[in-house]
Amino acid sequence: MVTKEEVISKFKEAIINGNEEEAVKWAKESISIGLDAYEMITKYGGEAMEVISKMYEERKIFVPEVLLAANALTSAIEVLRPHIKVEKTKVPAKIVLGVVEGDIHDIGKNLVKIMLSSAGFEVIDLGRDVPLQKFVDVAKEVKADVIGMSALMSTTMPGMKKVIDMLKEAGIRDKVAVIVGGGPVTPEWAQSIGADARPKDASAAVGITKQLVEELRKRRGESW
Ligand code: B12
Repeated sequence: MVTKEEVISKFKEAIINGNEEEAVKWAKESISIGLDAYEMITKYGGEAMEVISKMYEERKIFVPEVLLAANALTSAIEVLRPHIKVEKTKVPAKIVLGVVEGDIHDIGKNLVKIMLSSAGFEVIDLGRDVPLQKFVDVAKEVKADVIGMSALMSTTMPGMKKVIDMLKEAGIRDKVAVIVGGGPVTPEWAQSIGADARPKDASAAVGITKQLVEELRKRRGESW
């Protein structure tokens, strides 16, 4: 009989080693012994990625190993995903979501998508390395309620500000709420670029989105 601690430790080890098969195996095991699926991804998967990040910074590993670890986590997420518990919202809303131009880190964004769509929101996923103008064009086209942008690098973060400026130029900034997230994105920075919120993680994004959409509906009526 394996303990919860052993399962968690094996799960993290599998991700760090970039062993997809083992990561999937321990993800399945975690469910069968009653561990929380969301926590497995964000807490323990996140901790494994932090170890990877440190090893990468110390030049103990290189991009191919980071990629293997990312793939192992992604496959584990697929197994854990149906077991994530999210409260369904009664607030219908459309969210345009993507990773900003120049950035291909999409695990966090995919997690945000899982949480928002599981909560019942309609998510239009633009993918990663998304040209900035596309956020604005698609938001207009689908009459989005919220734009969600992800950036994992300090070099790609400024793209978020550009999108907000483009929304202003297009005269639609007040029609859509903007949430931002990703490793280097702090609440202070989010505020400084004029975003509406920086939920700390994918789970927090659900409640904040609901709140922003309710405020938005009151403010704009149904004038999209
Ligand atoms: C995995 C990884 C990769 C993988 C990505 C695979 C993939 N499909 O995503 C690969 C190997 C491709 C990669 C490539 C590179 N990477 Co990389 N990578 C990472 C690593 C180790 C983990 C990221 C991750 O997936 N974390 C797990 C997820 C779950 O966490 P998360 O994304 O932060 O998401 C959470 C929150 O932030 C939030 N969130 C995220 N997005 C959003 C959006 C919204 C709207 C909301 C509300 C919330 C939210 O919710 C999530 C949790 O619930 C990070 C290290 C780190 N500490 O982040 C480096 C890191 C981001 N990479 C880095 C670098 C330098 C690179 C490369 C330039 C390396 C190179 N020389 O080629 C390239 C860049 C390629 C590019 N153009 O984007 C640096 C960036 C440094 C910087 N300047 O800021 C980091 C920090 C590593 C380091 N310590 O140096 N990388």
